[in-house]
This record gives sequence, structure tokens and C-alpha cells, in this order.
Amino acid sequence: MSQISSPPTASGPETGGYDVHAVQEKWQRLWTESDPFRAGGEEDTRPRKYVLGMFPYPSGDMHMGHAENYAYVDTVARFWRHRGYNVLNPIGWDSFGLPAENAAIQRGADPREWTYSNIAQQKASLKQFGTSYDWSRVLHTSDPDYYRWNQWLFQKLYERGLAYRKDSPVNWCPHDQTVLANEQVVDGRCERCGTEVVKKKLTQWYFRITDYADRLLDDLNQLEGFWPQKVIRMQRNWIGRSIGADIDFEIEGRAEKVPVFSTRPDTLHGATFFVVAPDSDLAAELAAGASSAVRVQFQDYLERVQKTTDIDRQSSDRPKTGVFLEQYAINPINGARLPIWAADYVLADYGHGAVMAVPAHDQRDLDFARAFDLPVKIVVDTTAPITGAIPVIELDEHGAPTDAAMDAASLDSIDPAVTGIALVGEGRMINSATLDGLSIRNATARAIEELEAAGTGRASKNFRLRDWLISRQRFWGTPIPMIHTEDGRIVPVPDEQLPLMLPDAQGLDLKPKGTSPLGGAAEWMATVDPETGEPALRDPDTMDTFVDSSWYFLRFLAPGDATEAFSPRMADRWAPVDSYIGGVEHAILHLLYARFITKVLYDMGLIDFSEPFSSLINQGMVLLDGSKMSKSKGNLVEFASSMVDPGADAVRVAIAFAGPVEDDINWEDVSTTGAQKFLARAMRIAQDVTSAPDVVWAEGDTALRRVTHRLLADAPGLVEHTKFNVVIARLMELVNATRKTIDSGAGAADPAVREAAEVTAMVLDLFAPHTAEEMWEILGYEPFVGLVTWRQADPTLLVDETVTTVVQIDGKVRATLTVPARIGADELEKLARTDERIVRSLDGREIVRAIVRAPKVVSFSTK
Ligand code: ANZ
Repeated sequence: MSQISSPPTASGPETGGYDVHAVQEKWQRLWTESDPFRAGGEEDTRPRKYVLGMFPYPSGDMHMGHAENYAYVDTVARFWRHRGYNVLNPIGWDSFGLPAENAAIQRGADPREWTYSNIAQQKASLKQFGTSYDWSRVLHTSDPDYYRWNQWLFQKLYERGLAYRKDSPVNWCPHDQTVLANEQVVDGRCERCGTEVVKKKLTQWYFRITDYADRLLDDLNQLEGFWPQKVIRMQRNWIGRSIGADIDFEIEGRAEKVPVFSTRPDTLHGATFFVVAPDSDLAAELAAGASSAVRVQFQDYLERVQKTTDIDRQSSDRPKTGVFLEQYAINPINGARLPIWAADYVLADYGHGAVMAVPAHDQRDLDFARAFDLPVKIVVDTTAPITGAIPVIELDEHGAPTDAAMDAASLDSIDPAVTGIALVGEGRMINSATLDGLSIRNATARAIEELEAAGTGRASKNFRLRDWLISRQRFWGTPIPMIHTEDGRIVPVPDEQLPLMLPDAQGLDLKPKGTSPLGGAAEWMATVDPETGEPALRDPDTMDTFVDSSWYFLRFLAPGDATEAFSPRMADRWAPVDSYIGGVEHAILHLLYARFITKVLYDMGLIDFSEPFSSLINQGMVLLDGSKMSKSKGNLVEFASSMVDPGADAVRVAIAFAGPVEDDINWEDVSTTGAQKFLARAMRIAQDVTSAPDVVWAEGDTALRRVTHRLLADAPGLVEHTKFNVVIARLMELVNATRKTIDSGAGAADPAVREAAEVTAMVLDLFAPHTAEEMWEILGYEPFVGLVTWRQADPTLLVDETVTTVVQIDGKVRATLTVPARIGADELEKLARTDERIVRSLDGREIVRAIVRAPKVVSFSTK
């Protein structure tokens, strides 16, 4: 028996003399020296798996939330290696972006130095954690040889008409002094700093992601079952496809018609007023034609609206506000004159920024109508859905039902004007001329037909998804590779001049001020028009870092490649990513952008798949004091320091054991002490084994062998379903069973003990690789256990030893028997017939038929 002779270390007596830090150091050194986890090259014929964790920001404050992510990624990567796959598991840094830049400004440092020193620190922590990355493929998005290809991508999108510039109201963070994408506005506030976001009109670069809206939505079907349902639902909602019609309204005294988008063209006869977004061009034009009092009122209102977030504007519990613009729209279907209002519940950048208001059947319109005493006209009888009489309602001069009519009709009890509740349910059309009597669905189709025939409308669809605003007025990002010529053209920087590198940050004022700091780099800004040679200016903006992360998984396939962004041949070999692992906070933005760019690359013929991530795992958050760990909240356990005392393996085991992957973990509840004890127990088992290595597997059917082989058989399914906590519980069970066998008669020489110890080491490698490697060596093998192929479970050891048999007489259960699982039918029938309870129940009756389904059921029929 080999025993560690050194005295217990600082880790405490519970570790039983297992010097975790020495073991950790040793294996990290050996891994660095022999690089065993590098992905196999072209000669490698094993099947391939691409396992990827969402790459980190080098913001300098990695905490247990990060640790959790890297632990899980490593478990998955190690698992597939054991399963005989050639695994690609790379790591890189998403190293451009606001957090690094803001931190750099606060500390008066160069964002470059600050970023790269954080990367070095994070790299060291990840190595300390025992992660099995392919370290030969590290990339940083802030390296010119990476962002050069962002510039290439931008120009490819530009060539395809998918990158364009537009003047538009954008979300503006007054604190960070930068534009934010819709996705970066959370509850009306800047995702980064929490400042309330305002609207500002600016000329910006956009990617035309809306061209891909249908495909981004439809292709989610392919991901069903492979991505978390919640993420698929969030993506669907975000894209938000609405089917309906565009309907053209004439406006009195105005030449051009105004289209509105409606999902309910069937309710066209129920429109009683017309609403425009106060911040739309149309509203300004209409207000200009109103009386001076209204013009002043409108201007006041507009100023207030501009300070209100879209979220607040759409919230239903806010009182409705608006201004009557003293103008009228004409309903194309019946010529009704509809007063035009400006109201903030209509948004300028959805649909056409104007709506036909149908208060009887739309809650927002009803709230507004009730606030300003506008008529409500019911056009769907929801009391008589599909069958029943169709009441005809008498209308007053405003087109609203008369009181008498309302009293007479069965609708009076649910009149929205009285109840305040819009009628949104199924029903039959009324008060709608040619549509009367139709169901909503048929009326919708008929209304669209009529509008199309009259040339005043057409079927259409709308998306909630907006084009992707990609320009940022910040320094630390990819310079946009475009040139603004003196005569107003915008042309790409010639390819041979790429990468267009960032200038030195020295001497530049990086503080946010609404224009890009690059604009202040006079020398850098000055260039020439590539066509005429005349002086020209560079574009001073940089790209949103979501551009960087939209395709990085392809760059890992050949990160040093100086001739192309990625190798289509390598993409063919490795991509798409088989298993993508990261936080649910990226459920919308990052995943949507990566899906979009993947589809563009597919359309360019560069790749033959159109979804980047075949399966997605979202881990839960790590909480401390009830909320997500974060530096600003001061509830942080630092990644690096968490490992100092218990060692990396104990932290990893404690995390994986804390609960299901997708659940949040309360760090207060996580015990590294328990994990330390468990690892020390496992280690002691390896030390206690006395039989020689490489003996054939143990033989016979023993309790210990059953536990060992159950683990071998079950762990793959458990890992694939990310039930890591269950695997650890099963490992603990195995370690305990082994200890019991060692301490009992058979003792440490029992081959079943060696077998159990070897399986423990191999499975433990998924969570505690240093301990596992050390055990493997103690058991007499060459490194690395990380490369050992999964052993096959012996099927004869997997069947339950006993099972329960149900015995029925004439369909009624009369007894249950505990029988050997492999019992034969004849033997089982004999047991059942002679069972005391059965004999008693039969009470002398004759059995005419016996059906035996061994080992579960015996069924007797009597006369
Ligand atoms: C008339 C109508 C009657 C409507 C009815 C609904 C119910 P989703 O489903 O979100 O696409 N709408 C159109 N443009 C708008 C804008 N810029 N701001 C606010 N609301 C706008 O919603 C589409 C519906 O929202 C459209 O259908 C329109 O109101 C309104 F019984 O038209 B509907």
C-alpha cells in the first residue's frame, strides 16, 4: 500500500495529507509541456466535436459566474475526448469594447495596455483552473490580425447592400455618450451604466438584419430540442413577426396618402380616429398645418415625449396622452372622417408610425378613446361567436352605437365604452357592410382582397426586429473601413490597405463626448480618395463589439491565417459548433447576430451551414446575497482567489455539485470543504489499491462491480443531458462503495477495487482533472487520464438484481412478488401459483389461462 508520507498541508486535516497544490502544479506543468489537449490535425480520423464556451471580456474582474462557465465547458470537452472524439475546444478574448475602455479612462491608462494585462491575468486563472483548452489557437478580437477580418466582413456586407448609413433617432446613453442598440437598452436604461437612455438623431451605420428576419425566425424550428426552449422563445419574440395589411389613408388637404400597418384589417369599419407618432415626420408636417395654439401644444408635447422611453410609451398602466392635430384622415373602406391625433403610444419606428384606431377591439385605442371621449364602434360581436343571430346596431351621428341600440343588443353588458375592456376575442363581424357575418379570419382575408382591388391596401408583415446599428463613437473598437470623399461619396478602404489600424491612444481624448475620439486624431483621419487621389477623411466611428463576436467561432479554426477570415475547408471540417456553452444573458443579442452573420456567409457560399451553434447550453447564474455577482454591487467572490485555499478541483466539484446546470447557484450554499473531503477520499482509494495495473477487468457479480458499471453506463447520458451534479453524486457513491470493500474482507487486493478506482479516475477527470491524473499515475499508468477512452460497461452487471412482479387474478392485483431479475417464465409461473396469497384468493377456483411476462407480470384467468 503506498501512502503519501508528507504531513497534512495548509488545506487542513480533512484532506488527509493530499497536497492539492503540489499535485495541481505538477499536472499543470505536464499539460503545458506536452500539450495533450490540442485538437487533432487533418491526419486524425476520429469523429470531431467542436465545443465552445462564450469567450470572456477581459474586464479584469472574473468571478464565480465565469468559473462556472469554464468548469462546464471543460467537463463537456473532456467528456467527448473520453468518448473517442477529436475535440476542438479553443479560448479567446472579446477584448474590444466599452467596459475595458471605461475602466481605462477611469484609471488614466491606455485601453490597450489595460486590456492585455487583464487578458494575461485571466489566462493564468484559467490555466490554474485546469481547463483543457487548445492553447495554440488563442485569439484576441483587439489584435489587428483579428479585426482586419471584421473590416473585411463589413466591406462584404457593404458590397451586398447589407451595410448602409442612415439618419435616424437612436438610443443614446448620455453617460457613456454613445449609441446603444435596442438590445442594449434594458428597462429604458443603458445596459452598462444604468443611465436612462434618450433618443437622439444621428447618422449611423447599420447592418440590414431585417432582410434576414424571416429566415432568422423560421430556422429556429431547426433548433427545437437542441437549444433551451426559453432562448428560442426569446428570439422569436425579439424578431416578432406580425402578419396583417398596409392600408392607405387619404388625409384631407394632403396629396400623398399615409399607410398604416394593421394586424386587424377586418376591423377597418370600426376605426373611429387616427393616431400618428408625435416624433414622426408626419406628425410635424400635420402640426404645421394646425392653429397656432395647437402648434404650441404639440411642440410642448413632443419635447416631453422625446424624454420618454419606448418601454414607458408602450406601458399599459400609464394614462394616455395626446394632442388633436385639427386634421382628418379618410377611411378608404367607407369614407368615414377620422380625427387625427398625435399620441405617444404610437411609435415612430414601428410599422409606418401611424395607426387606424379601433377602440372597440384594441385596448390601447380604447384607453385613449375613453381619455379623450372619442367614439367606440363595435364591429365584432364576441357574444355570438361563429353561430347565432347577428345583431344590427343603430349608430349615432358619430358612428357610435346609440344608447337605445346598446340597450337592445346583447352586447350592452360588454360595451367597451362602458366596461373599459376591449373586445379582442373571436366572433362574427357586424356593422361592417360586405364583411358582416364573417369570422375574423375570413373577414381579414376579404378586407385585404377589397383593399387590393381598390388599390388602397395590401397584405404585409412587420417585424419588431430593427436593423442592427453597428457604429459606436468610441475608441476601443474596430475602425470602420470607409472613406468619406470631398464630393460626398463614401467608398471602401482598398483591401491592400487593411487592416486599418487604430491610432495610438496617446494624446487622444478618449472621454465620451458624442463624437468619436478618432475624429481628434487629425493625422489618422486624413487619407486620400482611392479613386481620385484627392484628400479625403476616414470614418471616425468604430464597430459594435457584437460584430467581433458574430463570427469568432470560425476564426478559431485557423486563427493565424493572414490570407482569409477563416478557411472554408476548415469550416467544412469543424463547424458548426456542436456544443456552445454560456450565459443566458446572451440569449438575444449575441446569438441573433451570430445567426445572422452565419446566414450571410452561407449566402456568400463560404460555408455550407446556416446555423452557427447546433446545440446550446445556458448555465444559471452564481448569486451572492441574493443577486448576481458583480463588482458594482460589491457581492463578488473572485475567481483567482477562490482557488487559493481549496485548490481548483474542489472549486470545480463544488460548482458542479451545487445543482442542475441551468439553475442559479447561491454561493453561500456551495461547500468546497465537502468537495475537498470527497477528493481526498478518492485519492486515498487509488493509494490503497494493491493489485497490479493492466490486470484484466475484475470478474464476477459483486455489489462494487455493479456500482462501477452502472456509473460507466449512466454517466454518458447524464453528461449529455448536463446532469453533472448527478454524475458527482454517483462518483461519491462509488468512492464510498469502494472504501467499504477495501475495509471489508476482500480488502484492497480485490481486482474490483482496482477496477472501481480506475473508473473513478476516468470519470472524475470531467470535474477534477488534477486529482484524476494523480490517481491515474498512482494506479500505475502513464499520463494522461484525460485521453483515456471510455470503458464499456458490462451489460450483465447492469440488470437489477431483483424486481417486483405483479400477480393478477381476473384482472385484479392479488399479490406482488420479489423475484430475481433474470427469472424464467416457467419458474415465475410456479412461484406465483404457489404463493400463499394467490392460493387463498383462488379459493379453489381453477386457473384456465396464465399469461406470464417475466419478470414483471403474471396474469391468471379463472372460469
Ligand atoms: C388596427 C387594429 C385593430 C390593431 C385591432 C390591433 C387590434 P403587433 O401585433 O405588435 O405587430 N400599430 C401599428 N403600428 C404601430 C406603431 N407604430 N406604434 C404602436 N402601435 C402600432 O401590433 C400591430 C398593431 O399595433 C396594429 O394593428 C396597430 O393596431 C398597432 F382590433 O390596427 B392595429
